[in-house]
Amino acid sequence: MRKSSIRRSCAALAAVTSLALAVTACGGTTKNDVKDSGGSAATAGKADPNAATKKGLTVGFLPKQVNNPYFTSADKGGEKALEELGSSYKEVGPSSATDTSSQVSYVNTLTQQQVDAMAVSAQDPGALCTALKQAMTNKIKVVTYDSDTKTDCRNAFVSQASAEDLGRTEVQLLAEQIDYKGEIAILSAAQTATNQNTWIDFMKDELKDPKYKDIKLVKVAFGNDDAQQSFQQTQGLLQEHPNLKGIISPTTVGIKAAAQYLSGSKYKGKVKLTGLGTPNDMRKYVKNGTVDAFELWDPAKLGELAARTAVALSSGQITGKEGETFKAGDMGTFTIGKDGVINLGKPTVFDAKNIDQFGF
Ligand code: RAM
Repeated sequence: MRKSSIRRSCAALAAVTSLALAVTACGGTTKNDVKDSGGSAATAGKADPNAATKKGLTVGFLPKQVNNPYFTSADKGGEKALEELGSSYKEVGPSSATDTSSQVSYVNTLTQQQVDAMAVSAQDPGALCTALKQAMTNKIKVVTYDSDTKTDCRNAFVSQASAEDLGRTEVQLLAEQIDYKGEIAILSAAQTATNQNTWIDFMKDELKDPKYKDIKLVKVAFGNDDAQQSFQQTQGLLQEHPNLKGIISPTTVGIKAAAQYLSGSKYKGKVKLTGLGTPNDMRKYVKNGTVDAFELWDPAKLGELAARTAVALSSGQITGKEGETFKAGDMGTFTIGKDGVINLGKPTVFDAKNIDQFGF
């Protein structure tokens, strides 16, 4: 039996029997197995940029957290694009951003349902790997968006912006607001989140520049993308560090909760807050003087690009290899970069002057 027909019968087997059994029968999910199956995890197979865009595909979206408005907007962008492309959308996912075991189960469910592709925002870089590799072994294309897994556990990663730019610019924004002086803290999401941790590494690196010599990072706190926990962590930061001059919160849930806390406290306008937030969440805190400036990309565009990437992979137009290009509808042409990363573009900085121009 040729390898491709073995793969097909493995996928068929997965449909009629339990996935675990099918995978075992097909010889497991070692790195090499996945490498054989095509994609950036698997650079085998050749992309055909002129291949027709397939219709009738099913793409499953699995965000970090379903009840987070950021992911609601992102996944709606994905849904709209799939509708336009003649394919189907579905969304599954946990309601907590720290429920990694549920995310693993959702990957397995999507695999058992034999979706054509899945778009996943990973709560943890390593935890989903085995499940994602099983998906790829079963011929399912795996795109991560927003928060990546390890490079060999997916075909491509759709990144919201350059991680380096995001990390460095958040420090630059806060430094200007506190006149390059004083104690600062970071209020992050989950301790395992790939995206936040990558940005924080770049923030720390940016702070090494001598121009920040009078700024001291005193703590990185984790609010787990939970409004109440993020609010309490902000309160705790100010109790522990009464001289705090500023907070960077690289999460839409965290920055909103921190703004809510600061705006009702004596620190309003005195302790500066920046990071990543949606204009809709942050408008009132910009208008009432709690927040000067913060940044984000358009989450719906991120979801749209994830959907279009999934369809391009499923159609064979790309495999996830560096240098491949594909047309993403009205969004234009994208080129796959190093490690299978596709970059959405530059984030927007929002302040009192422009915030009313944005409706997400
Ligand atoms: C939260 C999530 C998401 C992140 C945004 C900025 O909604 O942590 O992963 O990209 O914030």
